[in-house]
Amino acid sequence: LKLENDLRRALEREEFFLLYQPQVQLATKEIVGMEALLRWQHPKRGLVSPADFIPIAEESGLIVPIGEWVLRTACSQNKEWQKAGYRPICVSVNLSLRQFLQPNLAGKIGGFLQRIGLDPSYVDLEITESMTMDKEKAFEQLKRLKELGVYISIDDFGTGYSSLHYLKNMPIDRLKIDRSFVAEVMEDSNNAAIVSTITSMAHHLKLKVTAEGVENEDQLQFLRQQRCHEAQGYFFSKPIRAQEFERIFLKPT
Ligand code: G
Ligand code: G
Ligand code: MN
Ligand code: NA
Repeated sequence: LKLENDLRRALEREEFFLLYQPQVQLATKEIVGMEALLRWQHPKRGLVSPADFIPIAEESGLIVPIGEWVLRTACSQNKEWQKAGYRPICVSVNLSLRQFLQPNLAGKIGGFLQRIGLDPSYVDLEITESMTMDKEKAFEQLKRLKELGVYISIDDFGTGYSSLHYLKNMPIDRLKIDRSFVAEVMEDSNNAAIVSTITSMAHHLKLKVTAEGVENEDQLQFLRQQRCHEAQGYFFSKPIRAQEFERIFLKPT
């Protein structure tokens, strides 16, 4: 309860900030995207992990204003970098269930993107499999978001509640293979089979596929062999501050 009260004031006290982690296109080795990851600098507790406060934010409803802040901040940053003349990349933002189920989500995002002048094709929304449990609602929401022109990714793919039926029918663009499969891909032949099968399935379904949690060259080699499109992980970079991301990863057009 104490943490919830602190969370309530965290926005106005400007205690949140974003880190960015690069997404690399394997065929070209180019940085084509970045995932925005939320951090909370608590005045007494120090850095609090989203794993610890997102569930509280979700339950209390605070996730809606916090999620809007994340989306606005990440998209504004992306637009600023485009204006500065860097080669455009896509920004991925994690949505929580409550945010995803908001009736006017697409309208709100569309209005905001229009105001800042960011093309929706440079925005990727990450949802998880479990958010599509209510199939009809999820389908309608995804359809509106796709009409807006943003990109939709399924995060932590393979760990949640999914069915091949929904993969066939939901308007989505990309699967992000959960890092638990990628982590042991060289040691565990079951994981190798899973990564290989998800990648192959993505190709057949004309979906893009991104591997998460890539930590070494061997994993990268394996993913290249499988023709995985993109990768993300500590091998390239941990999530870092915007200034650092700009300095290390952004290239002029
Ligand atoms: O960055 P880290 O590995 O600590 O993230 C832990 C979890 O928090 C991940 O599952 C990640 O998807 C989630 N997360 C990070 N940033 C956000 C955010 O802005 N919104 C939501 N809903 N989840 C986030
Ligand atoms: O659930 P989601 O995929 O959004 O979580 C992303 C989080 O995973 C990031 O916030 C980051 O902290 C963590 N992460 C990113 N790359 C790696 C990696 O290579 N290894 C591990 N163990 N964690 C990673
Ligand atoms: Mn994610
Ligand atoms: Na993930």
